[in-house]
Amino acid sequence: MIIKEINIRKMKMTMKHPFTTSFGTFQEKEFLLLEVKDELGNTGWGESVAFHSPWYSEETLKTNLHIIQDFLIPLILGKEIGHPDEVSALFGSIRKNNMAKSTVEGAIWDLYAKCNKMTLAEALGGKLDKIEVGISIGIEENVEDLIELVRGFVEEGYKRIKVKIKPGYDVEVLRELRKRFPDVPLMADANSAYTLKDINLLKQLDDFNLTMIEQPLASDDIIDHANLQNELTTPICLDESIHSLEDTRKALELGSCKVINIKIGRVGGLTEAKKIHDYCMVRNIPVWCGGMLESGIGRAHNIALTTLPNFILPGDTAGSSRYWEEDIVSPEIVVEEGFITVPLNYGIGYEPNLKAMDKYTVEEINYKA
Ligand code: OSB
Ligand code: MG
Repeated sequence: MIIKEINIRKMKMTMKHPFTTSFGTFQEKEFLLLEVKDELGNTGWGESVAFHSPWYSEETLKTNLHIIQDFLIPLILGKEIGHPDEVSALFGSIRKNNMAKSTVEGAIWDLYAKCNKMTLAEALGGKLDKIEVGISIGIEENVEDLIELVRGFVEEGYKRIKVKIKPGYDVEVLRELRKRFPDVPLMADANSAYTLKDINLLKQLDDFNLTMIEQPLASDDIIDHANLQNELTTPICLDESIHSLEDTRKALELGSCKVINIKIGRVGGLTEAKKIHDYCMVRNIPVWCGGMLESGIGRAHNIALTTLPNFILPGDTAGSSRYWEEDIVSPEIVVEEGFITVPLNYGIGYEPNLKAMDKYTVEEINYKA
């Protein structure tokens, strides 16, 4: 494949419901899409999962645009690429900026799968024809509202419920949820809202039979998490702390967690995500696919990744209608009885819905070799 053309779209979509975490509330979702074209006119799509503000990580929409335009595009435009695994080597001279790299690499994976008449899942080595889906629910001011939300999603068939917690919105909320839903697979995500000083409070979470607690401590920590894991029976899952296979190795060697949340953007792309998956699989460490409130393009990449065999736990890969009045892919992504059927069309398997996409496009930038 010779990369002949690259098209970037700055997007702005409004989420159906505001989504609140311990670090802030989202409703307007601004993000980037990137399309690559080869010499035969085949195309591939990628999505940047960086948010408008550096809350979740240091990357933002604007830093992604800067890194993609000024550094990554010059490294691939006009170049011949045999396999997407080569892209990480091409980007080797650029430190970090994983979400920016992943945007471009994801588009090249989609292109590669299409050129080779495979689904992206097949290109990655995934075997599942349907995947189990969980849902992540933001912080609600009123606990009764949260309970009604959970009830609705349980009835829809979601395979596990994740709720966000923060200091002052934790033990009592989880106690109420457990009382109402004694058997539902339930987990909590703190997005780094606690420190080891909260250890006595965090130990109380062991009473609720949670599948796991996600990223309780600092976003750059693995040492304190290891100390905490020693004191908890609930498995810790790391999200923010994991940016690479190396981070994974160190966290597992230290005993900082028992589960890994893999987000393609956070680890710099599908190639690294697959390496983390493989490393965890041989060590009996289950992984699952996290979400970043993506549009259908990013979500399609997540679905393909989740077909790998060690994605044992349901991911945050809810359907399009969870987030959007109208998604930008066709067909939209649907969850039926807690499963998404993996699409059989080549590449990411969902077509960009250009009519919808154009509606939410703020600006387009085109590069030709
Ligand atoms: O920590 O997993 C997270 C959303 C935004 C930023 C971080 C996170 C989340 C979610 C929602 O939990 C995932 C999704 O539904 O896409
Ligand atoms: Mg998380």
